[in-house]
Amino acid sequence: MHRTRTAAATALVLSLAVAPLTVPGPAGARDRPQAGPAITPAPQHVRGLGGRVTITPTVTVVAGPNADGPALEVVEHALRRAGAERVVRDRRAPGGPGLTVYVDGAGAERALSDLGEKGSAGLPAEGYALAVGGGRIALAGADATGTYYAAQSLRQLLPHRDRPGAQVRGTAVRDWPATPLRGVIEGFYGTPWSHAARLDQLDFYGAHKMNTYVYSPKDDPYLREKWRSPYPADRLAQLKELVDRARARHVEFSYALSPGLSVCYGSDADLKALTGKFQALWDIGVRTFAVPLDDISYTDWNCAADKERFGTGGGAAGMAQAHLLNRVNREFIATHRGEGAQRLQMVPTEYYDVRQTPYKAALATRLDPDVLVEWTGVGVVAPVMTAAQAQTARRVFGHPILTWDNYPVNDYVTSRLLLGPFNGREKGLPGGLAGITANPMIQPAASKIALFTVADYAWNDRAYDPRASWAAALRELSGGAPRTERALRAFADAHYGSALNPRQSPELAAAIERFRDDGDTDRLDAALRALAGAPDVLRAALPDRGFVADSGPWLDATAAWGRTARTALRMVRAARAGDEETARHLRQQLPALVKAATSHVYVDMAGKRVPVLVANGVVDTFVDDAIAEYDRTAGRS
Ligand code: LTM
Repeated sequence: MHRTRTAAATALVLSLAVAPLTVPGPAGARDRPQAGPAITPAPQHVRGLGGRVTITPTVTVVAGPNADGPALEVVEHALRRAGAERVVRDRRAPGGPGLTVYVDGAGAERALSDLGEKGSAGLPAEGYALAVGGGRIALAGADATGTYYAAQSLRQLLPHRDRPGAQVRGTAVRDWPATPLRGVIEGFYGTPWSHAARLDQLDFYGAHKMNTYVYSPKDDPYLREKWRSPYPADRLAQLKELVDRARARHVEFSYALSPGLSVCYGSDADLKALTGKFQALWDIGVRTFAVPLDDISYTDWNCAADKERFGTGGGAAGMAQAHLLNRVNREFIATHRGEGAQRLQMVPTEYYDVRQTPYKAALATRLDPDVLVEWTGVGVVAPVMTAAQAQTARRVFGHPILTWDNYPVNDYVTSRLLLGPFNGREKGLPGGLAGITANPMIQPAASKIALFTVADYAWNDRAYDPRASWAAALRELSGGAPRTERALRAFADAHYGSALNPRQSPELAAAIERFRDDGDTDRLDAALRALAGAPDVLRAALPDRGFVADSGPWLDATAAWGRTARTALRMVRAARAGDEETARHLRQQLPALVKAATSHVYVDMAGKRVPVLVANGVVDTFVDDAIAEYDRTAGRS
């Protein structure tokens, strides 16, 4: 872990010198709220059909014989929220003036065709067609997940109203994902997410067309130190609840067991322990399994028998790991294939580069070809990721690549929240991958800003714009209230910087820069007031209460830094205006204010108190500079 944290920290520092592929632009036209409803992730094709469809008091849902149950629930719930008083299911359209919604089956295909739209034929997996027009709505998926995603898009097109009569603009969508697997790997060090937070996350993934959740918290002892031990009944029951929720949201729950701290790769008993634990998870419904072998030593064996059998060095480690994984693949995954087992996933010990090494060569040649290899990019926290790098990884590892993208994970900088968008990932990358999984922050709800943007990129990288996606995430999380949205934006801007977003607090930094140029204190004060006031607004009004709970110390620190910076600004203004007494008075307040602003701590799972950072390098520098200016002009330095 120490080695990892050091590597990640080094990557972060290095990244500050590397220009990202997509540089965040200044707040601009693309950041402005869009008129009308927007579908996120951005669809591949969407066009207006002209005309409008009315939400009538009674809406009939005509479902195909195999229409997806969760999709129907989403559709019916969305219709009620749009003002329908009665939503009834029927086998065919009743005729008459009421709105009919077709979900899959011949009815949906016919309705699409009547509207001049193509049906589900020819769509890639998880794709869908959706049309609103001609007095009806039709949804057709390439498969059940596609239909569920059509329902999610419809949910976003429909308004929220408490009575019938809403008009919905005629729209046609034809959509599919850019890469097969899209989601989140709970793979960080530190306090694992709570059960309630995981359930909430699964809802969020389904709503954002993410289909993968990898359960791999580093500090769940049953996954690493005690990997051989069976789960107590209550833990297993919770896992089952997660698996069931995931299924209901079309999210594949992947169970990742990390035996590398103590496993003997050649041992029959350890193979049995591993597959026995997988079987217990299989029995509660898990169908995807992973064996992460990151952050372990491969120069030290855990048993003498491995040394004797495989030898020493990276090549021997690759051989030993391939031996164990192939046995898991052949003796567990293959034997469960007929009942739905998915491809085995693994994390190699060398997961952070594309250098040709004996270890990677051994994996490439010996590991069963259908095993997915996870890779973090070039660097543990890769500032940029390109299609060419992924192609090289595919060749060097000799296996399909699933990215383990270490963003927005903050276990190596627990003083920070990372609230900027997914950035520096090249367009065209997802198409060459088996998928994209993002490692989130220790704070689950606060991770949603970044995860929203990950979902957006992974679904449609060609249309992806980090700043626009970030703005859309803030809009959604604010629940549509402009004041809350402005507060969330000020807060997220103060926690924006990372290896992927090298410019910290771009909006606040731009406001300070402008003040340096034009000396307009009123305008900068407005920005600082927004910063100082954001925490109170968020505490009062942010719909996601988990976000508020996650961000507690950072909210306190943000308010305190906002107050401190405003005091510093008032001091500068007074000094520049020759009001020495006021300036001196404010100068005297600043040390205590800075002390208070730096006093807020995050307490980690070991009880360590970590002072939290806010707009670091921006707001603190502004205060320092203001003090320096005052002290210099007052002849004190
Ligand atoms: O990235 C991988 C494969 N492993 C670990 C993660 O568990 C950890 O969260 C990140 C960030 O610190 N770094 C790692 O090396």
